[in-house]
Amino acid sequence: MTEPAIPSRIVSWHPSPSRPRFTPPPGAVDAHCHVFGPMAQFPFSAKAKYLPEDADAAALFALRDHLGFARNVIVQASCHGTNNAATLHTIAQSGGMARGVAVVDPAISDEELAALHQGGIRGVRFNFLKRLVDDAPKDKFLDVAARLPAGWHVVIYFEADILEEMRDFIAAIPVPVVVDHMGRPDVSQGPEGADMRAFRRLLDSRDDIWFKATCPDRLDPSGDPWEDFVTAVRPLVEDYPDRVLWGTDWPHPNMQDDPPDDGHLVDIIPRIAPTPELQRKLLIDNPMRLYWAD
Ligand code: 0GY
Repeated sequence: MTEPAIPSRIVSWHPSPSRPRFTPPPGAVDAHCHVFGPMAQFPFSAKAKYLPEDADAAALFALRDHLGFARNVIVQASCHGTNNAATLHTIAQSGGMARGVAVVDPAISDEELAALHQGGIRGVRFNFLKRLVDDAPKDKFLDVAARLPAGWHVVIYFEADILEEMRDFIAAIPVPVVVDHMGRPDVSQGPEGADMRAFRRLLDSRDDIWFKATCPDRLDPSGDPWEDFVTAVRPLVEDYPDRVLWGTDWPHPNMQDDPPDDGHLVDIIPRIAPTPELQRKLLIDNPMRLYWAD
């Protein structure tokens, strides 16, 4: 009898990212990245939809230094479910240079939320991608959003095809909202395309909706150097300079077929934020306001 197949662990990041040509300003924040495991210490969720290789705190900090960044915001990845131990461990290892966004069971107690705050968490993530999570109970998410510690925000991940059905839910969230990867627009439509216009309507509906100008590798099938992404996203960064964040998305969950070169990702920054002032807002002022206000 053959043994049941054990799913193999996947590597989704570039083995030797180049050093970027662009030098981030001192104090720059990589505001969207993850850690995986190490599995022996922080096992993955039984509900995980992918089984990644370990990508731990030491590897993240080595990449941070290689790319010329100072700080990280670690976003809890779906493979760890609602157990934020790996994220908290990484924050604890960072000497104050990392903060995080947790994924929580909506039934979490106020005491547990306070403990997450103590551990450096400043937001919760609501993930609506069916390929990553089984359920996304909007009513329960609103309940927990109403109980978040002071200064926290909600990070929300959805794809452009459900933006319209997300509008009422987003309008009801009682704290600032950060949209992962701009809600995954089709950037090949250009800056005036239907997806970008719909996303701008969302941004215009509240002045505390932020977005991450991230993941050209996910959003632009034309590939590196991601011209369509730059063309579509630069006007958004220029028009909403105080509400935009940037991050590597390392270790690039589920990008194992074509892992991006992180150095090239950094080199996209001056193409979407062409002035030093925009770069300072994108990489320092905005993430510091959201994650290091206290
Ligand atoms: C991202 C995007 C993805 C994965 C996750 O939590 C996750 O597993 O966020 C994805 O597969 O699109 O932001 O890393």
